[in-house]
This record gives sequence, structure tokens and C-alpha cells, in this order.
Amino acid sequence: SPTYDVIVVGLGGMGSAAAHHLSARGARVLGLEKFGPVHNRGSSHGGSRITRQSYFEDPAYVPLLLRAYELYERLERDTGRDIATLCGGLMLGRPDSRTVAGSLLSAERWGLPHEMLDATEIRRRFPTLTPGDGEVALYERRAGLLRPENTVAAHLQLATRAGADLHFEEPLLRWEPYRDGVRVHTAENTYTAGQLVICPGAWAPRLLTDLDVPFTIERQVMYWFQPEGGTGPFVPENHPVYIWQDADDVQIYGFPAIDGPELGAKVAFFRRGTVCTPETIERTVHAHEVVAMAGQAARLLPALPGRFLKAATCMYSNTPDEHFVIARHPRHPESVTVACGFSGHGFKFVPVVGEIVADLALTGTTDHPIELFDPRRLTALSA
Ligand code: PYC
Repeated sequence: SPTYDVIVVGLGGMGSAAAHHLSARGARVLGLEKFGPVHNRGSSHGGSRITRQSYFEDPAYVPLLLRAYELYERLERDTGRDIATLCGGLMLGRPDSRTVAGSLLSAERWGLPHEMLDATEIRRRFPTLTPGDGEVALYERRAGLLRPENTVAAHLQLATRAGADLHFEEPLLRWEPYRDGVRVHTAENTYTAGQLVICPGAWAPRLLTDLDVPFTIERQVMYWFQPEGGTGPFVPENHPVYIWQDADDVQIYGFPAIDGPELGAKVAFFRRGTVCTPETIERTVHAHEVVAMAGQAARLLPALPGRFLKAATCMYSNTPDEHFVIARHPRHPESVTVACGFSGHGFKFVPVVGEIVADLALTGTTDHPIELFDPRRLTALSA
């Protein structure tokens, strides 16, 4: 059977980055993907993702973000693709909301450039936004958006250029420990390798049963609206990305109009999706969902939901604490690395996750701070 140094299962955001970083270090890499290149069936599509550094989820993510920014820049340089637009970002809500207070904590802890704006100042500088009087925002000039499809295409391009074998439409059927490594079976062939890297996205519950992490897969909807009066005030030169947490802790997030005057601007609820599986996810978006999104968006951006254009679905792979899982597999510590459970906030980390996974697979360890992502925090194995 064909033999590799590393087999990467899943070539979405994380797996394509892993394939690139592994092959760039000279490893012989096989990548296996269930669908075609840059597909829209998982969690790495939809045209845009937020990137930001003053990270409300936990200051422990900040060093990884600083490295991710460097690697995204390098990825653009090496491939000539348009990936990052740092149009600025607003984290809005009441001063004690997690979105605002958590962002400020990270900004202060790491000395990140930021400004605190009150409601009057937000309205003056960003006239599309109408925060309530008690609301404030942390503004971060170096926040912005990433283009997920271009990111995946860039990593696949670099991995192929470095000699990786990338097999699409070839799902993993099963794998087992074999000699000092693993043996991997697909409908097409059986492969052996010293190391296995599993980047399963929403397929984690099926591909990682023996990790014992209780993942919840969540259906998410992204909406595009044509703003009343046109996209002029919404172009990235005038408009930041934003995450807004209201008084009931409902969070929405959105983007400037990045694809020209006809294609509108994207907005979505952050979380609050329904539980699903990749096989059963409801891909139809219903009128009542559009109405709910338009209503919530209009509270912050009255002009945004002028006309509904389209919607698309994707999936979050949530862990119970919404922190990632990136580690050697506790049951197969010599030969298997896992990167999963990105819980709806992973895409901005894609290139640094590729780098970490390459470290783990090739050396067994990494200098990056990944203690927070140990799966044993969530399982019986931690005892
Ligand atoms: O990670 O910034 C983020 C994000 C916003 C909405 C979903 N994820």
C-alpha cells in the first residue's frame, strides 16, 4: 500500500493548512477529503470570516492570533490571493457584556492597540450604526475580515506545489494502528503512514468517537441584505466588521459590503443555531428566519436589511466550553494528532493551527501555548 509520512484527513480550513505546513517542512503528505476542493458543505465557506486580536473569548488566544496574522500575510504574499481586509472592527454592547469587557481584558493584558468609543462617538464615526445610549464599543483598527474560500485554495495550492498528494471525493472509511504508525482505508485504497492528522470539522462526532469529547454540531445561517440606499456607506473603506451583544445577550455579527454594489452585506446571529448533523442539516432557510435576522440587524443598522438577497447554511462544531481541541490524541499519543471543536470562532486561527499540527505530528510537541486546548479537560480521561 502507498506509504506516507503523514496522512491528513479533512482538507477544509484546518486540514488544508496542516497539509501545507507539513509538506513545506519536507514531509510526504497524503490529504484525504470527502468532497471536492474548497467545498461549501462544512464550515469554511460563505465568503467572509471575522478576524480580530482583542479576543473576548480568552486572552490565552492572543499569542496565537499574533502568529496567525503573520502567517495570513505570508499566505497572501506566497500565493497572490486576496485573503485579508483589515477594515477595522467594533465589539459592541454594554460595558459589562462579555463582548466588550472580554475584548478590553485581552487588549489591556497584551497591550494591543484599541480605542473605547461611547455611543455618540460610534454614531459619529460609523453613521450606519445606531447603538443604544448605554452601549459602548472597543474599536480595533487591525480587526477585519478573511476570505475563507481563498484561504483554503491558497493552502491547497501551496501543499500541491510542495508535492503533497491531495485526494478529493475520497472519504476515510476507517483507520487502525499499524506497526509504528497507522493504516488508513478508503473505498479506493489502503494507505500507511507514520502519523495521522484528523481535522474533521463537523464530522468530529463520527470520526473521533474514541476522543470522548461531547461535541454539539450546530446549524448556522448567514444572510446577505441589500442596504436601503445602496452599499456606499457599507464598503470596507467606510465600514468595520462588528459583533454586537444586546441587553438579552443575543449576539450578531456582520461585515462590510465586500463583493460590489449588487451583492449586499452579510450578517448573522452568533450561535443560537439548532443542533444538527452533517447528514441531517436543514439547508433551506425559512422566511421566519429571515424576518428574525432582519429585525435584529435593524436594531443596530437600520439601513442594512433593505432587501433580502440570499442565505446559506454552515455548521459550528462546539465543545462544551467553546474552546478548541488541538492535541495528540490521548488514546494514540504516538501517532495521531487532532484539531477540532473550533466552536464557531476558529477560522481566524487556520494558518497557526496548521503550524501547530505540523509541530505535533512531526516532533510530538509545539512551542505554541495550547494548554487550553487539551481534550482531557472535557473527558473522563482527565481523571
Ligand atoms: O470568531 O469573530 C468570530 C466570529 C464571529 C461570528 C462567528 N465567529
